Amino acid sequence: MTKWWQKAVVYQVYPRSFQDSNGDGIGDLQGIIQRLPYIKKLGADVIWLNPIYQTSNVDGGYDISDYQMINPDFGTLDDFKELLQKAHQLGLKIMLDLVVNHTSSEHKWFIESRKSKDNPYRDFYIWRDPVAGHEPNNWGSFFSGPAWTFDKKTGQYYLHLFAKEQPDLNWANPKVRQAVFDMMNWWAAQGIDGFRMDVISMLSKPEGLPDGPKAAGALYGDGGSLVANGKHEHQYLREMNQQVLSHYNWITVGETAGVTVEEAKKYANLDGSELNMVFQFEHMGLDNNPDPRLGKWSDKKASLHDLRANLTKWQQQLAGKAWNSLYWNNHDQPRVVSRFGNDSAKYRVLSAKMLAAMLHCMQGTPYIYQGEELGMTNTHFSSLNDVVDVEARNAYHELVEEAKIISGPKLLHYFDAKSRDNARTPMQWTNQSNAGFTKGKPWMPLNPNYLQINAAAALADQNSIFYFYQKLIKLRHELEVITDGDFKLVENNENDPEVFTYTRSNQQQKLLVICNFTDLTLKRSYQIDPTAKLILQNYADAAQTAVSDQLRPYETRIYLTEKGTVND
Ligand code: TEU
Ligand code: CA
Repeated sequence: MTKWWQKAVVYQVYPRSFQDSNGDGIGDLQGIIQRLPYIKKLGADVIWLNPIYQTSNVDGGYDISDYQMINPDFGTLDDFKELLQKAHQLGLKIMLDLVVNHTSSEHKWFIESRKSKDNPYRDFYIWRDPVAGHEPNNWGSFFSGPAWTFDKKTGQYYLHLFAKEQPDLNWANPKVRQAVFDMMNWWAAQGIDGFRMDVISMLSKPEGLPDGPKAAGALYGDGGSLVANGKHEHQYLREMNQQVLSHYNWITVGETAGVTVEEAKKYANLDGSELNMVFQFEHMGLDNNPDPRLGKWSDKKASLHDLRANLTKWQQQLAGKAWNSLYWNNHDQPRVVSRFGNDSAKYRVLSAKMLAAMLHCMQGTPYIYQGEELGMTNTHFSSLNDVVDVEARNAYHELVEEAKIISGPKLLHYFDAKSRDNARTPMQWTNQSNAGFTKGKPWMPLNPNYLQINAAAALADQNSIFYFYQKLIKLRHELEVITDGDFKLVENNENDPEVFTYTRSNQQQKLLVICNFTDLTLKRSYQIDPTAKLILQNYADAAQTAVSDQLRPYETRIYLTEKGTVND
């Protein structure tokens, strides 16, 4: 039986960069309220809001100092209630971000915890004695430097997988779990419709916190690989499910860094025992640097071969067992049209549509990140001064200044390709001052291409990327096969270096999706049913029924066959 969230499309809003309503240069809840009709027009069903809570703002709100307070930059709890009510009136649901692997170091639990070894909150976090005057193990933080910070007051180190201002909660402590579940139930009482769960795969830390594997020449060991999918992980999520999730008709998605297909079958099992779906990361790692010390910092292009193999594996292996999400973009990833497409003036629109079609015809729940529907592109960093994000800034200090394994200009060039700031430039609404994002000074510089790429221009052009996404969402709502059809590559496609072609089929319908991943004109011929209808394409004059054997640069076509009208 299909669940509502299996047919839904989610639109992700990064509140700080979406719409400012009061001229302070920072996006806010009233700004989102103003833009609800825009999201409704696109056709999305759910809005996921990145963290809107009180924060020290070291990591874009992922360092929460009070889970039940709204960030005053964004508004008040009353503003949030108004947003929820107005969204619901339009038939839009609201999903919040749950960040409970860690808190801010300014959270009252941590302020208490660090006071003394016998404080009732001491065991809310993970404290260890120094070992031979050093950190308790070799783990590096995801944001550079060691994953441990020494706290003089009590002479111990605390663990933080991310920035030192983000101490990890101790999920082995039942009081921590209860406090989190109570908080979630409080938000449920406010009427929200679900949670996206930040690094939820890393709650259960390995017994004894052993050293992690260390790449040659690296400064730190990799704790992340030991922490992902830990021993008690599924027990914690099952508890959460029993105490919270099972009581509501929510949408839930786990951000499961390090998840494998086998693990995803537990997190997102269709039996509903844990979460609805996962965000898997394998396709986001295909363009990592071959040098493990540099990790994501790279300008490598993923090959179609690797991308297709990965997406196909997830399509086929979760089918009928667990549910996946579908995404190209989020607030941590560079812009997809720059990454897997072609952001030149000539091909930006064509390639953005091709990528949209490729993803949106697969099985899973699609997520659209703000501006993706406009084909917003990566930005440019000419010096470290332009770089806002903590991950990139820390990486620069560690890799360029301390370890000296890469030059500054080279790393800045990699930031152009991969920095999280690429996703966080303000939303481009118009070609007017500050792209209509703010009447004040934007908290982060706009991408100068807002003069050409903006929502007003997209809405005025029937051939825009916006309307292409709108059509894809409509197709998902109308065609059962997109939700439940079997996924198959067409014959021999697994070896095609340039074109990705797959089918989705159920008893009644069959969909054929053709995507030219290159800027070349290619020859391909496919077996097309004579009754197949071309239902979407990105060239105005694509062949109506029989497939011509020519594929133009970034051409995509979607054909639908209604079975029962033919014998097949
Ligand atoms: O990201 C978790 C995560 O796995 C990151 O390491 C992510 O891969 C990285 O940012 C990409 O470069 C989540 C949030 O989405 C991110 O914004 C937060 O900074 C992080 O958790 C800590 O809360
Ligand atoms: Ca504001």
